[in-house]
Amino acid sequence: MEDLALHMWATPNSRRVSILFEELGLDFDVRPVDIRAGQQFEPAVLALNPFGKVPIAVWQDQGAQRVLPESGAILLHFAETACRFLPADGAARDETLMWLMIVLTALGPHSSQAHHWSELAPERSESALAHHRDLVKRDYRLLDDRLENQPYLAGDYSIADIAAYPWIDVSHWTTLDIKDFPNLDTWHRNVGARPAVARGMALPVGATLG
Ligand SMILES: N[C@@H](CCC(=O)N[C@@H](CS)C(=O)NCC(=O)O)C(=O)O
Repeated sequence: MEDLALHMWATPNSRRVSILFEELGLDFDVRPVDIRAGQQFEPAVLALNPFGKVPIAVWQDQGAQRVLPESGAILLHFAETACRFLPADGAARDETLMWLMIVLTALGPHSSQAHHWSELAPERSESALAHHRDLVKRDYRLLDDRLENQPYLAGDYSIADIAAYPWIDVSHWTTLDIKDFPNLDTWHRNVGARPAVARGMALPVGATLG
């Protein structure tokens, strides 16, 4: 694998991937795509991902270009390729995939919708915000209970933790207080103390969601 590039912005879904690449010690170029400025709809980005969303990983494989959008697909590809952060087989692999799917299909989308109604929507809707905040609360409770007697979501530190971390880091977007979920709060501090996580969360350098 050569010439690895990550098209990303200062967003939780993007930072899942920059964290994994930092954890794996990969040499990669960051290609900033400012989604608040609409750069995800520029032809060069749409040519890589017709959905117009980041993250997108691009690399060379035996002379051919490989392009992979979708944070979950990218995490699975690179964890499997490196044989790290995802058990190879058995119950441990199933369990890791199960928690990864909860994070990909519930925590991320629910938090994103709560953010829409707490900060981004041009009009206020208390019922829409309450609905999405309740969905996130249920996700947080599940994770908090899970973390009561173990340090990570599925056995060892894995891509399930990596996928969850950037969304928990912006818990304030949901208007929930992370301190009300003490096990999740502890997990957040422990995962955030990993140097690779701090490096991944700082990318793209100087980018903000504005
Ligand atoms: N399921 C996708 C979601 C990606 C996604 O929603 N990315 C956001 C940033 S976090 C984006 O590109 N938004 C711009 C847009 O939708 O126009 C993934 O996990 O990669």
